[in-house]
Amino acid sequence: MKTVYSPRHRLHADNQELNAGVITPAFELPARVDFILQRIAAVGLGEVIEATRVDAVAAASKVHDAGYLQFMADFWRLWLAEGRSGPTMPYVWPARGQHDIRPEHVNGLMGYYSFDGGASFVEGTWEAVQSAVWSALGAAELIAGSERGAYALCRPPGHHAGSSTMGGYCFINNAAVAAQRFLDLGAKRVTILDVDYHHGNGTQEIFYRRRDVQMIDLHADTTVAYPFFSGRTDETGKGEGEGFTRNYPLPFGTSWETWGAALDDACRAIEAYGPDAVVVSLGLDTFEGDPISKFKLKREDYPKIGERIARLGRRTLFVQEGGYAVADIGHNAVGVLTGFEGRS
Ligand code: Q9C
Ligand code: ZN
Repeated sequence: MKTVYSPRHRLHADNQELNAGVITPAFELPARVDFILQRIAAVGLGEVIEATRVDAVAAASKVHDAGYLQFMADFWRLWLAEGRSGPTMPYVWPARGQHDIRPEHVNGLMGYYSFDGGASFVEGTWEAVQSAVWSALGAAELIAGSERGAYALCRPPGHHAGSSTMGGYCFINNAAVAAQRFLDLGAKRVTILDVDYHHGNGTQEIFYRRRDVQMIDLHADTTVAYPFFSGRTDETGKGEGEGFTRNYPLPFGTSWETWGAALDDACRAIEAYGPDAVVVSLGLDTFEGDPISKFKLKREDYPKIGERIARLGRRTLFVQEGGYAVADIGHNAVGVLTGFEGRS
């Protein structure tokens, strides 16, 4: 399987996140990509192609709000104009009882366009964010050609990014952009299968009222886990999209027995839908060693994920999302991909 990635992901580094009363260095690190690339080389997964620079904003504007994209493009200039240059963090959000009005000041804009303090900027963030879109589109193009599977090694990740909100390390929803690209290239139906530990709230929101994209998500039960405000089983889509969203909230401590059964059920729903392409939001934070998560998948479980997905018999684009056990992420990510190829 071919991998598409951009070394420009590195421009997004040394940023911070807000968690339960403390601001810490972000868990989402450039080294994640290094470990994955190392493992790709070690197992000879296939060619690694550097993503071509394309118009990321044009592609992203099909699934994101124009004002939101403009805010991210302008952000660093606005921040510098405020006399700031160090790390960024929103601190006020429009919650219930307030109004959906777009402020003018950068501090208000940050809150307006985010849902948490988990997507902070450094100078190179916007360039890195765009480069992740280049990777997603480049890998989608391989699938639209003759490849059965391809891997977009995107960083930063995307599945928490909604139509006009960043958060959870995510800015542009790479998987959503890729799914939309498949539709624009002639696919009638696309499934996004999100196997990241966290609910893909952004992806769900983007496609909630649509039937041309089926969104299926296995994740930690959001009654007790981040991102808390979506991911329940009664969220099934709205209007024309009713029935095309499906959530599998799973308890802390979930291991392969339960997780694999949920995946199997999810795959049956995909078979019933009959998509022309599947986009897998590939998070590896279900791993037992993950520092921020509470599932118990083991290294030997990851190839089984790939094998089950391969049995769908659909063109499949894997898009990198979370996974923070940095030294293990290579084995786990590439384990899924070699499992898909039937060679592990
Ligand atoms: N104590 C992705 O995996 N912090 N984002 C959670 C845990 C945010 C994860 C707090 C986690 C965001 C792409
Ligand atoms: Zn995650």
